[in-house]
Amino acid sequence: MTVTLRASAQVGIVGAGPAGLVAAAVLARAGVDVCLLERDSRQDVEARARAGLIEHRVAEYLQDHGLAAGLLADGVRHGFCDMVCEGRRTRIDYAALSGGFTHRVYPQQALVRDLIAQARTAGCPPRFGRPVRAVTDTAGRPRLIGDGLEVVCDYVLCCDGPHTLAESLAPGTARAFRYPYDWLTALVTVDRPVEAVLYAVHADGFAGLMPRTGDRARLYLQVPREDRAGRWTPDGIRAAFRTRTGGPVADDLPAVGEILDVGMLRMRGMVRDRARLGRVLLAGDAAHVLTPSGAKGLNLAVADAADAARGLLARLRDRSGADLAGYARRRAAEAWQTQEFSDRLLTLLHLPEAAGPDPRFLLRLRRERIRHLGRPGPRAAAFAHWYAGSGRDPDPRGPVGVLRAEDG
Ligand code: RFL
Repeated sequence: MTVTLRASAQVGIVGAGPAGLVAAAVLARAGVDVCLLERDSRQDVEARARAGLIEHRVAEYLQDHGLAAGLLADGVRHGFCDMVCEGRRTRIDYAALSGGFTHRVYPQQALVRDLIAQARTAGCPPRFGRPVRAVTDTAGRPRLIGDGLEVVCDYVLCCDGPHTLAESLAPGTARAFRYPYDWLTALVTVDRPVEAVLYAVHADGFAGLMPRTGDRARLYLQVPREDRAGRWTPDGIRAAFRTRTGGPVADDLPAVGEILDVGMLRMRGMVRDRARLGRVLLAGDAAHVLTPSGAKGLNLAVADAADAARGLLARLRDRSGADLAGYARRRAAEAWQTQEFSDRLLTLLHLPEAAGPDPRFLLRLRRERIRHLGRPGPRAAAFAHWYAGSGRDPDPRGPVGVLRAEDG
């Protein structure tokens, strides 16, 4: 391949999703020479509607780094969620249970748009339509190889999602699990804003509704593994949602109108054992994949980026390697803690495969567990802190594993 453009950078970043953009903006604002290469067009990247719940600690971090103007202006605070089981709704006031920590509801595509603008202002405009084909020389000065392009870097940050190029550098280092069901996901219109996340446990399967902005919401339905979106009609989706959320509760919810797009989420979890390979670091979905339960994927991606940026800054600016040395250990620890939280929530929200023809025992058991999450006490406090992403561990003996104050 002929190289038409040779460049060098202190930090080369692959991928302009939330992880890559946060790292790029923070590093560039601190004066680091960053080169960010993105495979897709700017238009495509800015149009990806995915996550929407921003944890407290992530909002705080973005604010501390001057990256939260849009989020603070338009992100609506949410401090409670509802869980429905056997027709009963339990309100979990996680803001009260955690001592005041809340989410901001702000669509991922809006955050990405803001971060692209911030990276450009900081002197690091992402280069769109530039797929990286390989990362080489990880032990020396790593190189990003693209079509007619070679960038020699001091460090590389792979933020290129689950099919990361880093897989070829250390194959077989991912531990993954495929859940025995999938989720249908649909962006829908609603006749009034969804005031809280709703999770419904039902013998037919889980259903969920997540607030987005204005008249939009994201609806989820548990479906058989490898189910096809084409099998579901808009009426079928609305009817299943109504049945699973239970008559009286459904009457109280915003009415689901248009079904704007339907997709299938293959429910799986994955953590790579090594988030650092020599001078190449992994962040975000490149390092771990979470199911959407608990809304942690984007938040953990930002936490990784914050950790990587702190380590790289210490290394490049202050010549201290301590933070970078602990990167892989810290990221793996937090990824597993978050997987555990997400998995625990999934177990609560889904009946096991072997539930049998009479699931009433298991449903009643879940109602009991949900009741505990809604009532003040250590279980509820722990759930509330994790769910809101407070950045503070309610159990002083527990590992904190979150963005800390010194990140600011
Ligand atoms: P991203 O966002 O996938 O960005 C990776 C970027 O890398 C680019 N890329 C390359 N660029 C150059 N060269 C290459 N060889 C490249 N290969 C890939 C891609 O084009 C892309 O732009 O990863 P990142 O930054 O790690 O961010 C992760 C989050 O996007 C993800 O965890 C969340 O969206 C997950 N997720 C949710 N997370 C939450 O915290 N809360 C939620 O409510 C939530 N809802 C969701 C979700 C994910 C969903 N889908 C579709 C997977 C809802 C959905 C439907």
